Amino acid sequence: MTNTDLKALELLFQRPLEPVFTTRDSGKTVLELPDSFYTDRYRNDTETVGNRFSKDVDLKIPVQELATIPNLDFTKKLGPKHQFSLFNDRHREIASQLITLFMGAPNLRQFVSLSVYTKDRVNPVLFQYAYAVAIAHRPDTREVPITNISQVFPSNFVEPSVFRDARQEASVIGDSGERVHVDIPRNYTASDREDEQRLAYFREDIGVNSHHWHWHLVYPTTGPMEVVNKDRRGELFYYMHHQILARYNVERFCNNLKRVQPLNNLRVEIPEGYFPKILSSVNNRTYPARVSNQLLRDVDREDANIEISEVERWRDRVLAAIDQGYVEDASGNRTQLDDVRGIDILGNMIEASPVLSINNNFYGNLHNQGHNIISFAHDPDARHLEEFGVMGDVTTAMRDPVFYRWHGFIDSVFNKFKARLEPYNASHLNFDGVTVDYIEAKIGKSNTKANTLLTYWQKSSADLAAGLDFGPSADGNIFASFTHLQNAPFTYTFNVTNNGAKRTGTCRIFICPKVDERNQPLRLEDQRLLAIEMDKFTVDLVPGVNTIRRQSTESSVAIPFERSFRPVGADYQPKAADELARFRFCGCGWPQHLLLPKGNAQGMLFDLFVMISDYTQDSVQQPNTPNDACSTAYSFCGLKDKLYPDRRTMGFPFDRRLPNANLTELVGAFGNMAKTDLRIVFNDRVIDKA
Ligand code: CUO
Repeated sequence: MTNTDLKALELLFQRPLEPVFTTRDSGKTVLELPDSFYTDRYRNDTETVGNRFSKDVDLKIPVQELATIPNLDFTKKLGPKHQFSLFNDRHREIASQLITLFMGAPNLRQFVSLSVYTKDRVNPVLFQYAYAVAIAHRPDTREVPITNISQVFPSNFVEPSVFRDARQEASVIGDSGERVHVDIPRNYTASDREDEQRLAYFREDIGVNSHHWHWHLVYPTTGPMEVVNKDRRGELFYYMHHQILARYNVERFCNNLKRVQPLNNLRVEIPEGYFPKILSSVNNRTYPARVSNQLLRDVDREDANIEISEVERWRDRVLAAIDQGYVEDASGNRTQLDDVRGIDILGNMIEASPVLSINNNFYGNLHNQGHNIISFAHDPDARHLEEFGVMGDVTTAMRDPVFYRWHGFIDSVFNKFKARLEPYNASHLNFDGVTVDYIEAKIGKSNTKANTLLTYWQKSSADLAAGLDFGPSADGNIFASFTHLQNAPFTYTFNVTNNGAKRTGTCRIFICPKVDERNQPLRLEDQRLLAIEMDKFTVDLVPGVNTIRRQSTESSVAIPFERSFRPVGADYQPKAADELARFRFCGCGWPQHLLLPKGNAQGMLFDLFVMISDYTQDSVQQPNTPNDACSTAYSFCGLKDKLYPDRRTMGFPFDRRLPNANLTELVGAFGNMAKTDLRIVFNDRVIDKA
């Protein structure tokens, strides 16, 4: 790939609403279009607009003619100013066709041309989604970094008054080095009269929402089979969302709130209202709100028809399948829901992926249609011409308290299945001759107390320039500051004795809350459902005593802040190929700044749990594909073009019931496990990022 191709592809992530021939990259670069590429609006003015934007640029990138002009009629059902939803069947079908078209471009140059040609002819959010999926999956675009969605469509992520300030700053102060950082306010969606507002820092976090978008980008439900049919994707749908729920529930305890109540009844009012206040880029309207105590109703709109009774029927069929222990395909063939594959089958069937579900007609589209019904609650028959609320969009759904209630219900269905499996026994849990003698987690090098960890607020900034359409052309970077939870980095130290020959183990680290919001002790069954995966890695054990050290920043679930919000543009372009690849796939991963729950001022008590499992039962024979440079967040996101790198079911050993009465007995029974009390202390101060 030449630098010019790379540049052209990167430019298409910038200024998503502007015509493709305007300048990008801080006014330095322009794409030179063949005349036939101009849309009807500009067809008679090609010379004028072409000249206007190519006047003072450093680089003009000529775009090749297309060998065949694609027929884009299938995209027309979604107008340019309509919201695009991955949960909507019809939108997904359009996206699937567009992804197929992009994947089919015969070579890189033609892919560039096709993308440039398509960009101004389809809905801009649809374009950005299908384009990013293609970049993530085409073998010839491995090195192209995917711009973080919060930078492409910043209005989906931050309070809208920020844009006025940002545009003003960019227009008035020409040199981007001189511009002040624009402040994104905190706590702007509700007052403290609303208890749920205590969790706003989690729900409205930019990193949380961009992770969620990126996960669904890497794991689409429709499209070509090579894009959709990934190893254990159904199981990962369950597990990634299960971990979000565990984290959210624990975060609620930290804020004196009880666990979310799963939304298992669609016919009672939803007490939690939500007024998102953010703008949709495509139509400049705010996302609709949901008032408190809203009742859900059947959806009957031009692009969505959903009956609550239909969703209930699917729910009952799924639950019946779990109770019976098998699923049936369209011809009546039965597949057992066993302890290895069962969860994966259920994940694809419940989400649902129409192409991977074992029987889409019968088990339906439970999870997606739940999102849709909730997202249209304010205007189910479109009489007010309102679009869907935040629950209808993967970039925004996690902002809404009801997201956790709906996913709490979906999670409870998966948990019902897991609860039907036999509890783990010694043959699964034991690692003979390996004992974990000592564990600790400790901040930094100084003489801090072991097993007391610290959280606080931090002020950081992200560059919004890529997504600011129709701003000043020679714009440079426009930074916005926002305040988010942060944790002081820490180190785990474990002493492990190996009473055998040299061997390998997998180190699995979790934290489990010890008490609920009322300070009542939690049972093992609750602790296991609320267990937060912190890290997982392979360790080589020599005979005798081994000391294992691991930094919190190396976690297999999280990605560092810098990767979530890297500045955009030529000056910030990583140079080496592996560095580029890292930026691209590292977009998927839990934000490092939320690796630890907030804790509380007195210090909230957790069990830090460590297990070394037998690698011979964990290892996976990988296909011979090159290593992706970014493998850090594999627990939630898998590895590109590879099998999920842990043969155990996800969440092991807490995904199934355990054979002991409590955690103390469990670690007492198995020498390869250990636990210690851990305290997370929250310091209510805002610290500027150095
Ligand atoms: Cu990620 Cu419901 O699957 O939002």
